[in-house]
Amino acid sequence: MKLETEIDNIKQLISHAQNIAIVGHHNPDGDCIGCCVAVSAWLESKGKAVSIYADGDIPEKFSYLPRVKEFNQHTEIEHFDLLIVLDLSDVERLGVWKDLPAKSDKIIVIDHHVKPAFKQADILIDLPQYASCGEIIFELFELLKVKLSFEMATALYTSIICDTGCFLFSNTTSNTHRVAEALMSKHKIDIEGINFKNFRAYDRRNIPVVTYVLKNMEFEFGGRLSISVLPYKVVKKWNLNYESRHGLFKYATDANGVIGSIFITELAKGEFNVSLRSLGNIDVAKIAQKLNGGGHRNASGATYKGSLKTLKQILIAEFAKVID
Ligand SMILES: [Mn+2]
Repeated sequence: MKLETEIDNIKQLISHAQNIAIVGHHNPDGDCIGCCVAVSAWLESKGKAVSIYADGDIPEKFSYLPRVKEFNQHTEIEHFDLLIVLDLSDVERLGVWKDLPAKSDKIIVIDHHVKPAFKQADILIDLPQYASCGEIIFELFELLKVKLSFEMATALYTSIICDTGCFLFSNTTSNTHRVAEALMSKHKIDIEGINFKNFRAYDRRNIPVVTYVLKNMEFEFGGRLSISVLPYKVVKKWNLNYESRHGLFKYATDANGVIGSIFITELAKGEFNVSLRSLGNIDVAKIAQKLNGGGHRNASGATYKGSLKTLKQILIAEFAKVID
């Protein structure tokens, strides 16, 4: 549904709510965290009581956003007037916070994934043409004539750069740049510092893992598809969490000639996290859907239980249909 047509309904639900929960997806990323921080700062400025949730650790690099310390603190609250779900397409991705919809009188979902499935939503804004959920939130604030604080602008800029790979991915549009321009020109946000933390800084303790990934990458279809696997023994040996795995993807996706990539992490014996990336028209959201996952056309994910061999066969067969 469009933002403009729902704006009065959103206004009304918010004005009637005092005790509001905000939730993002599990393993929260920069887009999700930025949206939660910006929306929370706005609602608090309106005198609302706000609790923020996202299952999993908040990566250390986002500590420049002061509000990140407030995530997942209010575990005892039994009822909310309103739940605002951000950057989350599927109730499954609520993780440990899956009971929040049942605790809440009303639910607003704002998301940019392909076909969000959130049946309980009173208002569902799904705009997959937007590169980040933060870009939608910026336009929501524009429509509501919200005056952005430094913190809100920093949070929304974080959202935008994290989901566009700092304006490198094909989801980047002229509107993305318009929003970034507005955030940069009106607020003195620390562009260099934020970009460095998100796109340049790496943890040197991760060098052995990077080496492992580079040494073990496989290629199919004459180098057009790359496949990387982090087996459980590697995950365990280096105690890899979501944050330390996150930056490894670039080696799989950015080899010259690669237009599709598969990154498989065995999180427990026989349990796999699958990340898929692509360039151009190759729709990896559709491939992820075959494994009951989802995401965006050029970036998607799924989980899989079974044998690695079968998983690779399924994925290679799916890529064969679109890559050849
Ligand atoms: Mn997002």
